[in-house]
Amino acid sequence: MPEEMPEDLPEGMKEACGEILLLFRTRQRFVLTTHVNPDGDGIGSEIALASWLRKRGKDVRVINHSALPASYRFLDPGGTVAEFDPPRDNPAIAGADVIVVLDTNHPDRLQSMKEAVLGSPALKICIDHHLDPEPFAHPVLIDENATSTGEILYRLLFREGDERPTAEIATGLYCAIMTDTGSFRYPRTGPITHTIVSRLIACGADPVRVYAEVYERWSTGRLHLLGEVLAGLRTELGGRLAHITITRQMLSRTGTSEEDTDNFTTYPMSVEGVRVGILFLEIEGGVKISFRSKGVIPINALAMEFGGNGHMNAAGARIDGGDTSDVRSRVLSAAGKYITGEK
Ligand SMILES: [Mn+2]
Repeated sequence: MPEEMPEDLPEGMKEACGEILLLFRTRQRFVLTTHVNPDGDGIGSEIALASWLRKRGKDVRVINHSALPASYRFLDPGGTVAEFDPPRDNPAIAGADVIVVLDTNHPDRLQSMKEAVLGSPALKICIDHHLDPEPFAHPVLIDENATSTGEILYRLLFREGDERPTAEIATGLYCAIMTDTGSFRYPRTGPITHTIVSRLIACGADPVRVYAEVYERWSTGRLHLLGEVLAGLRTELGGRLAHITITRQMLSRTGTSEEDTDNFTTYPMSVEGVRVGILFLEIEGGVKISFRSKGVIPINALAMEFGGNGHMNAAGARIDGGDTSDVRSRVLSAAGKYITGEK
């Protein structure tokens, strides 16, 4: 008898689950992809789904705009995750039966792969947990209340309760959930998350190893970068808003790159009394902004003012052109009303 599944998906999503599982069973050639600068959720979900499909004899290609970040190489000892190479990969994308887009619902975030994916006659499936999806895929499985795409995938693939994840799948999904919950402490981390994680550990995910692989591989340059960034941390509005800025010069001085700034938003958020944390990252031709908030401050509304999107407590935006300090003043003055308006 299948055991009880408290983590079963909401009623409204069961139809999409059925459609997706049917396609997984009946189609043969799959391409999996995720967003630019993929995180542990994107990569972990790709690895888990690729492994699950291959176990069923499917042809699976995993192709991303970005190269596989060093922190997630441990998930992929077989080298299955490829960086998009148009002459090599366009035929696979055009000839796929199904393209599964994981952890984003905006084709723009596929960057260089967008055109090939949208132009392919393949069916497109989107499995994700972000708000405001663009209608480019069908069927879609989007649960914005889920902590991560990894959690949704677990609930999709193992909802029947009659199959256990392999160690490889469990490790991919564990990494996805661990990274997207900030190691099980962000909002939306609940009993269901821990139920799933408990099963993943029972099936071979190793929490000590996954944490060490993802978070304990800092270069000295990255630590020096963090030191410089933290020295520039500023607070506003009586300490309720904290922000940090990462310039191109800081990156070049410390021999680091954008990838090394992953999770730096943790630090402004750890200031006592802070309600909103903002990270400004100078990128080629613009500024990338990461927004975080606590409680019922809808920081995605602030992100949207600057063309971005996200969740209530975590959002992002990218501003093309413009001087970083101008962008920063504009964002900081717009941020005030979200904090002062808070109950
Ligand atoms: Mn995610």
